[in-house]
Amino acid sequence: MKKQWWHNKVAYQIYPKSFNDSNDDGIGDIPGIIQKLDYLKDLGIDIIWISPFYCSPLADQGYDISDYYNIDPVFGTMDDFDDLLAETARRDMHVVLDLVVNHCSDEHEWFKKACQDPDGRYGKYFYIEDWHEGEPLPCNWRSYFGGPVWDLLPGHTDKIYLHVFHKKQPDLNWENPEVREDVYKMINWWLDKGVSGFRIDAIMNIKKKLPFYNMPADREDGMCATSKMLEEAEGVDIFLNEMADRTFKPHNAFSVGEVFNEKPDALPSIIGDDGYFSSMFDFAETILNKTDEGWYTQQPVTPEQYKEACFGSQKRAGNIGFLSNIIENHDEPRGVSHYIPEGDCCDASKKMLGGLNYMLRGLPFIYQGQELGMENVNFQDISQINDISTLDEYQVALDAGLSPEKALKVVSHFSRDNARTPIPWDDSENGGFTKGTPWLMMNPTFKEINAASQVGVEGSMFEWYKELIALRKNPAYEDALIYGETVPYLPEQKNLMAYIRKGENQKVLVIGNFQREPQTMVLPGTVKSVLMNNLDQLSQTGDTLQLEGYQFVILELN
Ligand code: TEU
Ligand code: CA
Repeated sequence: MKKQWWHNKVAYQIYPKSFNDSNDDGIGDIPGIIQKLDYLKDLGIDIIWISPFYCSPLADQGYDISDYYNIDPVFGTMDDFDDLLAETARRDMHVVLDLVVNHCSDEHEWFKKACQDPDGRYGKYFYIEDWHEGEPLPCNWRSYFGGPVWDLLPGHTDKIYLHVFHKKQPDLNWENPEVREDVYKMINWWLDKGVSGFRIDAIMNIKKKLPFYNMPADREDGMCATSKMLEEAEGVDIFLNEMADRTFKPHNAFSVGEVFNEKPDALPSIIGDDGYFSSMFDFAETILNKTDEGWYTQQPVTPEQYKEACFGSQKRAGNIGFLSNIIENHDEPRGVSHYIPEGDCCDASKKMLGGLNYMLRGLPFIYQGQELGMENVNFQDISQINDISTLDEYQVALDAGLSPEKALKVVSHFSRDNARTPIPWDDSENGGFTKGTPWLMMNPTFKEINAASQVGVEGSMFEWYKELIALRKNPAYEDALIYGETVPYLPEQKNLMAYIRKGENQKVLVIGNFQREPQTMVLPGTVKSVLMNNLDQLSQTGDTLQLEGYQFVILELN
């Protein structure tokens, strides 16, 4: 594996709508991000990935872009963005943007022109088909947000267009070389401006299996998940190699793919030395226990499942390249509420989960608020939820016969809005996020869980993450913690997640007791030093450790 400039860096995801509101309209914005750069720098962050802030009707919170070359006024201006670039550069930080090119917004001028003249140039930018009332649709694929992927083309009664996400997110037709050229031009425009790279949204969806065809239904609605079709589609790598050669590679840019459903053995072509992306997210943990039926049948993740998924990914990536490791993002519930068994979420267990994830091989990402130990919201009413995907899953649960109370409980557990509530900066009104009305409710825990009560406070979650980051970035441990292999240790021992990061000249043992009960563990060798410990003490007798419930330690071995 070739060494890369970003290998020893750490990254942080900003969801701009909920990060920090500078003008009190209730919506986070770019000047608000600039105000918090020192906070991020203090934490130790090098790379910030910012979810979309381009012009957008916000049907899917900015993942529906109506102008790729401009900033939506609610988020600020291009001058604000230029300031952000200057202010990050001054602090030796990098900005990574969100690249959303599987689809655009139905309010993008390309789509408007396609509606005006479906047979013209821009009609070919989308998937538009003839269709008459009463006829079957071209295929029975279900959109990710529910319902068929087809809708009537606005202004027409005999034409339909394809959208694998929301109907306000028409899919771009990547088979058309003109679409690809326009996308590359736009990517290069931002790279030339000074951004360091991109997180690439929903990218495996750009290659459809054509011609359109029906697949076996996986629910009573007679439809089949679009993701099933992707398993059959061949050739996405041809588009993505072309994109990388024309954009990222000449700029030596960083790219991290939101890759689901990759083919087995595809990893070298994705994140290998000549891969089309620098890195891709490891979603093995986030997809645990997901079902075809929907959230209402999804079971909680056990510590054993979590461990197996992490170790599986570490093994798959091996020496091929770096995965990007997360416990949550803006599409997931809060990691501490999702992976820690119900009732056990506390400072020790949160620190353990963060530590176990952070010391894995790969590029660690923190999602905003994770460093404060933010938890799920526990929504009390469906009206508190804004997210389209959650509202769809709520309906799916009701249709399956669940009572409204049960359905709410289910979606409350998995809702994307859990991670999208505004960041509490202090314990004042609205957590100091805004003096206006926040666009989404604050997490009711904000009086206790907020930045002001943690920054500089010994033992806080923030200081814990700061310490994890400092350790990972300490050049003295680069051999083990950046480039060392991940060797699972005692993987059969139940609810113990331990692994050795094995460098050429250095061995670091990471241990988490993933349960409320204490347990003992035999050491593989002698301990040189205790690098981190989430509790005050560590008790050892001979070669055996007596770990407290949710104890987490990092040990340098001789
Ligand atoms: O997500 C892509 C994706 O695969 C989603 O279906 C994800 O599984 C879903 O959010 C779970 O509810 C990306 C973005 O991260 C997401 O926020 C967008 O909504 C989506 O693309 C469309 O752009
Ligand atoms: Ca604002």
